[in-house]
Amino acid sequence: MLSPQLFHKILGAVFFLLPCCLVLLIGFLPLVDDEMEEVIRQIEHQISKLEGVLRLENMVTASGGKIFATNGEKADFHTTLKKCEEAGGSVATPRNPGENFAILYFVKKFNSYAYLGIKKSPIPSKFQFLDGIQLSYTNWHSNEPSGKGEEECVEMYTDGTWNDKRCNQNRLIVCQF
Ligand code: MMA
Ligand code: CA
Repeated sequence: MLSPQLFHKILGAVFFLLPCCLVLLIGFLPLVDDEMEEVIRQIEHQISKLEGVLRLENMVTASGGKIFATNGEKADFHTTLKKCEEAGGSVATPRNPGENFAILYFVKKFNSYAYLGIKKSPIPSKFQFLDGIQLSYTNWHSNEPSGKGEEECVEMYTDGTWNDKRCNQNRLIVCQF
């Protein structure tokens, strides 16, 4: 058992050392912070180099902060969603002309239409993003959408325009990251 005297000594030492430790810790925090910032800077640099290689090889296209890519395979809409998610992304969803153009690159390269991340809305003859948000940009082909709700998915033609289409067709898998 600890004698009361020893207990008080230990308690005193702890209360004396604790502020010292805290002061030391706080003193070194900026250093740890600097090292962290340096590590983050290096990782960002490595990532931007890798992105440069992928762009040089035309394996990805980019617009704004988004990156688009394909594996060159075709699949129906449901499988496309799954494949893109498995890759850590989602199905290509153009939100502006720049993104539409970046997706179009692959549609032209593989000469194959691609499903987009747009689906029929519960509101008749309207379409929306997969998360339910309404479209703020569209690029429908003339006289589209034409399916009157029967065509629940949307594909991109080789001129970049959109067509509502049944979801069971084989289309180029284009994902966004
Ligand atoms: C197909 C089908 C439709 C599209 C029309 C355009 C005949 O149906 O792809 O989605 O709207 O062609 O002519
Ligand atoms: Ca249509």
